[in-house]
Amino acid sequence: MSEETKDALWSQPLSPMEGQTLERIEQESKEYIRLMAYYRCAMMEIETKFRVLNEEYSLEYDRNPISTIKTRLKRLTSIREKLEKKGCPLTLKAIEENLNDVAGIRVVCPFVDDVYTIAEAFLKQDDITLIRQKDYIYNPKPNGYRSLHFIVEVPIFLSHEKRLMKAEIQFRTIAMDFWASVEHELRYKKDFTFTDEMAQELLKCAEMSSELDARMDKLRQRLRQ
Ligand code: 0O2
Repeated sequence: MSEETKDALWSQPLSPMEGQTLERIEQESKEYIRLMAYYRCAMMEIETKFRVLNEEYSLEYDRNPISTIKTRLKRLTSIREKLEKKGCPLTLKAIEENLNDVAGIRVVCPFVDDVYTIAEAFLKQDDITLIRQKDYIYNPKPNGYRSLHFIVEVPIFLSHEKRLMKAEIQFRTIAMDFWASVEHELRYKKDFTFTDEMAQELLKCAEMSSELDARMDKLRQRLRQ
């Protein structure tokens, strides 16, 4: 496909035509399906890198610094919502240029130390480019949310080209993941808004989970002595 044809296709609005739903686009638009396949490849590349690191640590230190790795591809409805919020059109070009989290990888570790060890080892790899970092562990969000976020660019190698794809990686401990998953579940209940008292209660739970991480770290240090 020539660059001009590709550019024209990539800039075409993905808005549903008459009688066509977003689900139809998701299932039938060839170029959209192709772009999503590229994002899936990026997730596979990144997931493999973490699996390799986990394997290596397991050989060297007889323990796994990663408990679980989850991946998710953003659905078209969420993509549309996010582009609308940013005032961008729903085109493939706008998706690639404006969204960093179409491919999402979550790495869950037992200890806070593990989060930073794994994140650092990952960034040392010479095909990974860090685009942005947000450390909500060091600086938790006002609601208590904690996690380390990276936006990275990773190459995927196709038969005739190399493409750089963006992905969002969230690193958390098991305790942080528990809090974030439950908070997310509550927040996304339909027709539901937190009262101040509930938000305060959630913040207290986040502080408890932080305390739990700190106590577990201390226990681990005692075991190492
Ligand atoms: P989903 O469905 O989880 O993907 P940006 O992508 O930079 O434009 P933002 O909001 O500045 O958007 O990014 P940020 O703060 O790094 O947060 C991105 C993701 O972190 C969110 O994705 C959530 O997954 C998670 N997150 C951030 N804050 C919270 C929080 O308070 N509670 C929980 N449970 N998760 C949080 P999305 O797009 O919101 O949703």
